[in-house]
Amino acid sequence: MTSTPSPVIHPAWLPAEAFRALGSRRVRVDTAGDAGLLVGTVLAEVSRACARFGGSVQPPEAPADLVLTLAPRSRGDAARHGGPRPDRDLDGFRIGRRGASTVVTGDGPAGLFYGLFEVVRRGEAAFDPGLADERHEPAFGLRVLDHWDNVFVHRVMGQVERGYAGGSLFWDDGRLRDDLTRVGDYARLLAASGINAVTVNNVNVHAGETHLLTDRLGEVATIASTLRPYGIRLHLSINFAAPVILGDLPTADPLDPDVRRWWSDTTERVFETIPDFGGYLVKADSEGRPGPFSYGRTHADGANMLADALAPYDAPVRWRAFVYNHRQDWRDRSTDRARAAYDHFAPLDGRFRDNVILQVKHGPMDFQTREPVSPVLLAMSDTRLAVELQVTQEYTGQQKHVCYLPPMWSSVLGFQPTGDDGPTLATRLSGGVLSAVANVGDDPFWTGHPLAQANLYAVGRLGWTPGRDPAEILDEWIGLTFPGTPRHLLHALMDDSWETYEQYTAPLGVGFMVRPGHHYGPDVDGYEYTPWGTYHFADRDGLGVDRTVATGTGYTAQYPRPWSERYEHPDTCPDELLLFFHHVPYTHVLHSGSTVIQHIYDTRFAGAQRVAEMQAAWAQAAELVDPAVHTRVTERLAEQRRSAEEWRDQLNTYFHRKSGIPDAKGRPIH
Ligand code: GCW
Repeated sequence: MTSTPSPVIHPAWLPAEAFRALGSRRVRVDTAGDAGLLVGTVLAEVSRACARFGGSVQPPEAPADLVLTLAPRSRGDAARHGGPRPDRDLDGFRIGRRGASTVVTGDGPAGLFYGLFEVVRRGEAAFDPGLADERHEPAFGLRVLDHWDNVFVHRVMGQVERGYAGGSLFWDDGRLRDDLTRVGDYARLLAASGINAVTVNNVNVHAGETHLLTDRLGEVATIASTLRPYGIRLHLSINFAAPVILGDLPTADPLDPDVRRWWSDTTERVFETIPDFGGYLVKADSEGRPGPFSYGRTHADGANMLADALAPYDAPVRWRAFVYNHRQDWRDRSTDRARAAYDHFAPLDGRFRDNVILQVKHGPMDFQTREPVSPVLLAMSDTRLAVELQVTQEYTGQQKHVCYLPPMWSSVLGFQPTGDDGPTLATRLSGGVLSAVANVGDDPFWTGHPLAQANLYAVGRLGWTPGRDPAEILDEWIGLTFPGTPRHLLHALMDDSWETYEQYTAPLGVGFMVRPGHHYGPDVDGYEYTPWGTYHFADRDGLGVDRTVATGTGYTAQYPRPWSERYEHPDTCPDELLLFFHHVPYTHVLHSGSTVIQHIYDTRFAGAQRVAEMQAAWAQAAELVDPAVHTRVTERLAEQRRSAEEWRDQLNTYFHRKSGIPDAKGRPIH
C-alpha cells in the first residue's frame, strides 16, 4: 500500500515567488493566433503569474516589458500539428533585448515554452537593459526520466522499485490513480527543468504491467494527456515476451513473421490511441527478464523487430545494455561482470536500425558511488547510444543521505574518450538521448529528502547544457527553491556531498559492500560469495579487483587508448578507481602519499565527521528555512549521521581485522 499524500505539496523549484519578476510586468504572448496546446500553456502560465503579482497580459501590438513570440518559420506549424504533437526539434529559443523589452523567440511552441521558464529562472535579471542576446537549444533531443514504477505493488520491490519517496505518482495498488493533479504538477516541474519525456512503468515489466500495451492502454493515454500540455511525451517499458504473456502467440521469437506482425499491429493501435507516443524501453535477457536469447537470436534481432514496428511513426526503441550473468559462480575468477555489456554488445555495432538507441548505464557495473565510464559508451561508433544515469539514490544513500549527484554525472558527460585534449562524451552523444531513472514519488517533498530535488532538477539542466558547472546548477536550484534563504547554507550541505558519501562508504572505486537486497547500509562481505558478480576480494594481504590484461580479467582492454593503458597500471590509474582496476596490498602507496589502509581509515573518519558538521550547521539554520523543510532535513541528517558512523566503524573494523595494521593516528577502531 502507498502512503497517503500530505495535502501540502512542496512547490519544488516553482514556488509562486519564482514568477514575481515576470508576473509584475506587462507581458505579451505574440503568436499570431496560434492556438496550439503549448502556446495555451504559456498563456496560462503568464496569466496566472500576472494575476498574482499585478502585471498584465497585453493585447497584440500593445507595449510590453516581455514579449514571447514564435520565430516566423514555425508560425502555423503548431496549428498544423493541431493540439497534441509538440515538435521536439523546435525546442530552442532566443532571448535578448529589443528596445525597452525582453524578447523571447521560440523556434517552435516548445521553444517558446522553454524560453518562458528561462525568464522565470533569471527573475529580475531577465529584464536587465544590458541583457545579452543568447540562443539556447538542448544538447540532447530526448531528455527522458524512466520511472521504475510498478502498477501492481510488487511483493519485494513495492510500488516503486528502488523508490525512496513514497508511492507512485501514476499507479496505486494495481490501478491508475483517480486524481492525476500531481502528475500535471510534476510535468510542469519537469518542463521547467528541461525534461521532455517520461517512461511511466518499470523496466521490469511483470505480467500485470504487460497489459499496459494493449487492454490497459486507455489508462496510459490518460496519463499521456496529463503530461502533454507541458511538452512531455510518454514512453512505455514493454515486456519482450508480451505476445506470449498476453496469450496471443506461442512464441516471442523476433524473426517469426507472426510475432513481427503482432508487434506492428499492437504498435499501430498504440499510435491510434496516443498519436504523440514517445517509444518503447526494453530490458531483455537481464536479471531474469525474457529476451531474444531464449530463441537463439541476438539483441540486434530483438531490438530491430521493435524498431521496425515503431519506424512508421518515427519513434525509437531504447534497448538497455544492462545484460550480465547474475547467476555467476564466485569461485570462477575469470568471469567479470564489468566486462558483460561490452562483450555482449560491441560485436553488434552497426547491426542496429537507425531508430534503435542502445541505452547504457554510465558505468560498467551498476550505479555505484564511483565507477569508471562504461567502455560501451566509448565504442560502438555505428550505433546510436544513450547514457543512463540514476537519479534515484539506490546506492548513494537512498534519499536519506544528502548526495548531490551532478558532479558524478559531469565527470561522465565530460569524460574525454581520446584523452585530455579530445572531445567530451557529451559532445559525442549530443543530438541523442539523455536518460535517467527518476527519484520521485507521492511524498509531499516529491523526493523524500527535500534536497534530493536538486538531482532531479539538474538532470534536466544537463540535458540542455551537459558541460555546465554542477555548482552553478545547484546555485540556480537553490535560488529558485529557497527564495529568502542564504544560499551558502545549502551549498555548505550539498556542494561536496557526493565526495562525503564516498568517503564513508566503499573505498577507492571497489563498490558495493552494501546489504544485499535493499542495498542500504554497510555489509562488507554481503555480496562476496553470491552469484551477482560484485566482489572486492579482500584478504589479509590486500583488496581490489584485478581487471588488468596482464594478470586479471582483461577488462582494461575494453577501453580505447590512452585509457586502456592508464587503467592497466597502478601507477597511472587514478586513486579513486584504484581498487576497481587493481588488487593491491594494504601498504600500496597512493598518489596522495597515503597507503591504501591509512586512506581507508582517514577517509572513513573524515566522512563521518563531515556529516556531524553538516548536522550542526543545519541545526543553526532553523530560523532561515521553511519549517517543514527544516524538520524533514533534520530527521534525515540524523539518520545520515547514524548510518555514516555505522559505515565508518564496520569498514574500519573489518579492514583492521583483515590487515592487522593499526591506524597511524591511533583513533578508536572497535
Ligand atoms: O541496480 C539494479 C537494481 C534493480 C534494477 C536493475 C536495472 C529495475 O537493483 O532494481 O531493476 O538494476 O537497472 O534493471
